[in-house]
Parts: sequence; C-alpha cells; structure tokens
Amino acid sequence: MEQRRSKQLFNRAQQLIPGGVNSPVRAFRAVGRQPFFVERAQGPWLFDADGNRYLDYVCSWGPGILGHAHPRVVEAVQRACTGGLSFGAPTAGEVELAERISACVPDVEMMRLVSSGTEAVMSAVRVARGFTGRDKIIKFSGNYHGHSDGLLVKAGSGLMTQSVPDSAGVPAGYAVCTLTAVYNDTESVRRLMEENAGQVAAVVVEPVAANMGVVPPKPGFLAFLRQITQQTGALLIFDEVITGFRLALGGASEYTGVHADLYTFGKIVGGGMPLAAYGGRRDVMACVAPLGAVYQAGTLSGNPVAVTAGIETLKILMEDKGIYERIDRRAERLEAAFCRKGLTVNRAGSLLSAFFTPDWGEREGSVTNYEEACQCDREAFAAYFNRMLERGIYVAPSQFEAMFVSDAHEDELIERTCEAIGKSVS
Ligand code: HOZ
Repeated sequence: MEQRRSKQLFNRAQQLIPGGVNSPVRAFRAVGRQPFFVERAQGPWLFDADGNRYLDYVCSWGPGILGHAHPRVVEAVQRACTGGLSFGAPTAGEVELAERISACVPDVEMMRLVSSGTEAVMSAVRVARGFTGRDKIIKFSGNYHGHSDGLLVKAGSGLMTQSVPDSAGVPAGYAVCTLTAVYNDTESVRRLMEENAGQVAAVVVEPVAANMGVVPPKPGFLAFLRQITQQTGALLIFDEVITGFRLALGGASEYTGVHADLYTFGKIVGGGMPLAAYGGRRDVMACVAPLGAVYQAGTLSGNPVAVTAGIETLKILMEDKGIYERIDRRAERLEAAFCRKGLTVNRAGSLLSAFFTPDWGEREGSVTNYEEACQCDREAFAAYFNRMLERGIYVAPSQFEAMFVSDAHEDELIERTCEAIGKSVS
C-alpha cells in the first residue's frame, strides 16, 4: 500500500506537533507503524492523502453512527455556516437540542452544552462536589473520562499504551481526591465508601466501559452503584460520552434500566462536531451559575454550527428507530466472525472488542476489568491490526479501544469484513 504522501505529512507534523498528532492514539505507536493522513470521508469509507480507501470501524472514535458526511447533516451544517460561525449568545438551536436530548434521556431534566467530553465530565464532577459539599470521587481503573487533572488516574484509552498508567503533570493533591475502584467489583467500591465515609461526592463510571476495549458491566453491577450512592449521599454519574445515543436512543439508562443522577454526553450528540453536554437532576443542575454557585462557562459552548450538526443527527436517530436494530445485528455478525480459541470477544450493542487472549486456558472469555484487559497479547493485536489495514479495513490502532459499527456499514461490507477477520486473526 503506497503511503508516500502520508509519510511526508507525518515528517512535517512531527516538527511542530508532539508525536505528529493532536491526540496520542492517532500516532499508531501501539501497532508499530506510521499513521495515514485522512483527506476526506464518505459513508463507511475514509480516503487518505495517497488515495487509499479504508473501510472505517473507528468512526471518529464514536460520533459517526450514521457514517461520514451524512447528506442531511452536511446540508444542515452548510446552511448554518452561512448564518455565522459563532455568536457567544443564546440561540433557538440550543433550546431545540436540549429538548431533544431530554426527550431521548428523560433523566436529563436540565443540562449545559459544552465543547468536549473532557469538559463535560470535568464539569459534572464539579457540580457533584458543589451539590454535596464533598471533595472525593470514585472512578474505576481503565475507565477514561477525558484528560482533566482529577480524572487522569488509572485511566484507560491512550494511557493504557503508554509506559505509565497516570499522566505526569497532575498535582498529587488532585489525585488524592480521586479514589480508584475495580470495574465490576462491588466489594472494591464498598470498601472505598466505608474508608471515606461522608466524603465521596460521586461515583463516576462508564456504564459500558469502552476505553479499555469494550467491557460490559456484570449483571447487578450498575444497580449496586445506584444503591450504594443513594445510601451514602453520593451522586452517580454515567459518563456516556461513548455510549450516549449509541447503545440506544436513551443511552445506558435505556439499555441497562439503571438511572444515574448526572450524565455526560459527547461524540454522537455533536454529530461529528466539537459539542458535548452534561446534565441530569434539576435540583443538582440548579447549582450551576448563574442559578447557583458552581461556575462553568465557554465562548464556544452551544456553538451554532455544532448544535445544528447535533440536532440533525438526533433527528435522524429519532425518526429511524430501525438504526439500532441494524447496527446491533451487524455488530453481532462481526462478533461471530471473531469467535475462536485464543480470542475473547466483548460486545454491547454496536460496540465491540476482540481481545487477544492466547494461552488463557480456563480464563478465556473473561475480560471484565482493567487488570484482565492489560494481560492481553498486544503484539498479536498489532499483527491483526496491520493485516486488517493491508486489506483496506481500519480498526482502532490499540487493543484498548472499541470497534464502532455505523448505519453506513451495509450487510455486504460486514460480510467482507468477516472474511478479512478470518484471514487476519489466525
Ligand atoms: N480518547 C479517544 C479514544 N477513546 C481518542 C480520540 C482521538 O484520538 O481522536
């Protein structure tokens, strides 16, 4: 595969941008090659600077549930652009997007629009602290909640392929307030709650973990978190930056039946543009300025172009409920294609991961937390990634990210992918 132009661009990029990329996993270091540079995308396809075409299962790390450049979203965005790119003032679009989010996830009685998932979770945690008057939070190792200081402790995603699990530059004082429990392990949460009685403001969790590969919650795990937070006066925050509008129109609360106090959204809610949201119980969100004393603001919050992309994307998802049945069925087909000895496949709806678990014997089939995910064979994953890419199929360049299926991945493309999987994993 010719990648001459991508290589030239990467050389130039490395002179000015750390690692040549604006987000670490894009550097392809975990799979031992250089990244390709994208020129454009359409439907399920990415086209690189050398004219190569890839069937894309990264989907911009989640937003692309409709595929790339959906004509309705593009048309709406083009129209919005002609009316101005940013006002820093309220718009009707913000109200419509908020109403649509609340219609899909009724627990979100009040919300704020922000620009990134990092900002959304950081703000939700601040609100939880302001509401409860407590400082500590519990998160789970391998869950990733963006790169704000207090949440970069035992985080998943790009941190799992660095040599250290936590970022440098985070003052120890921040980390002291971040307690880390084991995903799917109720006892680890109970212990932290007891040791820190009356001090925990919130438990923040990815209701389906998707940043250490996909790791679904065990039956009863989320219900336990709901119960213990209620008993201890802490809030439950579902970080739905990945799962929101992905597992179902109503996200994780619809998919699992468990309800949180606060939710964070990103990716799909912005239809591919920089937009995110946090919100939930009205009495809790009433803490946010100017109603209350928790400060959070942003020049580009509720940006009119991003809001338009979000509205149009949610409109399509709300109109065509068959989308979820289609993408889940296609992901199920991919799951079946991965099924063989030496692989552990985790799937929740249209999110899935194949963990390379050769020689695991009895334990095969069980990746339920960060420690188990870390034991996977990363070299085997890298070999699989490279074989898939050579066949024109782009999956996330790390064992610890999800495979995303979109509505543009038609059945025939799924079958082609299954064939490539068969040839790439053995
Ligand atoms: N944190 C994102 C994956 N979970 C990576 C985003 C990106 O590189 O674009």
